[in-house]
Amino acid sequence: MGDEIKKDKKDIAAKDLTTCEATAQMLDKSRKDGIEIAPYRAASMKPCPIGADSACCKHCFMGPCRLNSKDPYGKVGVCGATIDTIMARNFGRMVAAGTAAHTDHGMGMLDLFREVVKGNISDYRIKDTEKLQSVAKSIGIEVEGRSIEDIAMDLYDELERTYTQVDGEIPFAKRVPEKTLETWRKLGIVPRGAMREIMEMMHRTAMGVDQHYENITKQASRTALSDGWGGSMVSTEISDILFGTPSPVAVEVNMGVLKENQVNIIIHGHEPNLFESMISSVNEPTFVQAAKDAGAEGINLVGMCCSGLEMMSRHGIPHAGNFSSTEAILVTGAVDAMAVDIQCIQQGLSKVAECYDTPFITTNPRCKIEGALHIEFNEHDPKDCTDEIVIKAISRFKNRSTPVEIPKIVNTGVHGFSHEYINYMLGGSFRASYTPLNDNIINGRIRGVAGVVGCTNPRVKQDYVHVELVKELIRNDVLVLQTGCSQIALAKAGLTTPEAAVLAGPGLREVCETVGMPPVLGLGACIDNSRILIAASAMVKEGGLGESIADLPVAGAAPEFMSEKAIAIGQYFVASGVFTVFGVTFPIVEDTKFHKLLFEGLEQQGLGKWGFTPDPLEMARMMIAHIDKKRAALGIDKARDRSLVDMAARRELDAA
Ligand code: NFS
Ligand code: SF4
Repeated sequence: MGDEIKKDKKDIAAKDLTTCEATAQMLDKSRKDGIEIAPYRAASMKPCPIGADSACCKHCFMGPCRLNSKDPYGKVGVCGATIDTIMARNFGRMVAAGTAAHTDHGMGMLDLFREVVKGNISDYRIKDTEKLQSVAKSIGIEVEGRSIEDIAMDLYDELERTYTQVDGEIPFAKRVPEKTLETWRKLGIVPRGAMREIMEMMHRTAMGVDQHYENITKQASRTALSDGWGGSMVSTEISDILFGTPSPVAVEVNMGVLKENQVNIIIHGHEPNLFESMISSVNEPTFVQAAKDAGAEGINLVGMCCSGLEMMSRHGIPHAGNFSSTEAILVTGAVDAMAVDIQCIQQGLSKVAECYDTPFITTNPRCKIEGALHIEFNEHDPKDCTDEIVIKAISRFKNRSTPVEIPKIVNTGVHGFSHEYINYMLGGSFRASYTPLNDNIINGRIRGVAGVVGCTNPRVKQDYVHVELVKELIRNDVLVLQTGCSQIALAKAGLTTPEAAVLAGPGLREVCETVGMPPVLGLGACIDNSRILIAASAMVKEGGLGESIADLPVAGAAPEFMSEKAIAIGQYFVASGVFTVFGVTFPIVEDTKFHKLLFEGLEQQGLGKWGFTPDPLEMARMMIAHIDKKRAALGIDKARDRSLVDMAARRELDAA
């Protein structure tokens, strides 16, 4: 355990709350300024122990019912619901909520795409026609000799089914490795449309419906898969088509990307369209001039959280920090406007912004916050909103009344490794393929691949678990793929540079140095976890590493998760065949049937399984043990022993 934050809030030093120095500096300042932000609120809010174990139910008003997690089978709810039913229902609803978030976001991107294709929106256009064609082809749409518009309209019609289809399989089921799909079909968990799955999940978890934890878990898998291979994947693919597929770019990360003498605007949220229009607004010559007239050297646009990750990957826009730094950054006094759209926007931001006189602007009809200024973003006229944000920011700069203190820390790293680029990077433009990756796994230079993703959570020391876990993984020759707030944690720790290869084990280091890549590859926002699924499918299709995703020497982790979205992602990785370990806490009572199902039973059904530990080194050990187990099953464990001996022998030779 060790790093769980339990002390009384008065004794807590900022460096015990975060390993991010810039955030620590702002935590200290916030106390001097008398402002309370999330890590301190966390210290004074003891989590409810029954809720933390998911041992309570409020699905009807014969309750709410609380069971005893120390004696889970000692009691049932008023309706007779057992601990397993209650936990499985709660879990299913978390999956439904997370899936709803990703799929609503994805459907928004698809709405935008349709309007662009129909010519009803002119501020955006199809930027990546190559990607449009390859996505269309991947689901069986004819592309030869057809116009971009025709292909795009067919693609829209097809992908709409991801959300609305009442029966049949979602379009991207076609991308799932055959053996994995076969397992899903056998279990009856191939998703229809996300709306249907979410609806059924909510229905089945209502009072008096599905009261068998195994059956509830099946629907949880089906719902989660409608996110990973559905809503999220559509969102990534459509965003790439509209705004460009990322390729590696050097980007600055950390609070030092704020500029004292510039108008600083932060966009924090999840949908790329608001941010894309912001880029165009801040570059308007009239605004640049207005900023200069106000005494600024220019306008500085930076991102936070997930849309920030998309923008850094696609355009090299600087990124100011992850989830646990969003309130802290306002304490700099240097933020002239913070505009948000949806998801992971803490309500506390509104009050902190008010204290520092920063305009805090909501833009999406789905997300209004008391005390925030709402300027609605409309895709048909996007610049109405984004221009207004710039005007507000310039005016705040001109009248800056609070002293400015910006932590002088900037970390430069390389980000933007899409599946397409990994393919190209490894194989070259003429023979783009995953062959070199698979070969290096088979010959043992790379032991396996880990996806390390997800949030930061003020219940644990910010970034600490992410960074220690990833260091341990790469030291053991595990190549790490990253998304979300985790990617920013590692960027701040300097691990997203090719030079970080020196921290890797000899095999991984050799591969990284040959290709010139970092040992930690940033793939983008949480929605882009779909890129990891596509990479995993490509590894299976390439051959030599088994027939299903469950055969691959891979593992996943969300070491500091906090969001229901993370639970949905965890469940779609598990259902896709991946061993997935969560940190912080796990909302379930141990030694129960439902626990056994998630942590063992699903693997026996041919899927992946869950794991849990708050300790980063133990987490690494669990993931590596799983990777080694898969290597042994594939019969490639011997190769690795040889290759490591080779490396050691070679070093001795070099030294001699
Ligand atoms: Ni992901 Fe993005 Fe961060 Fe967690 Fe929130 S920003 S979608 S949920 S906190 S990684
Ligand atoms: Fe209690 Fe059952 Fe109602 Fe849940 S559904 S609150 S367990 S009576």
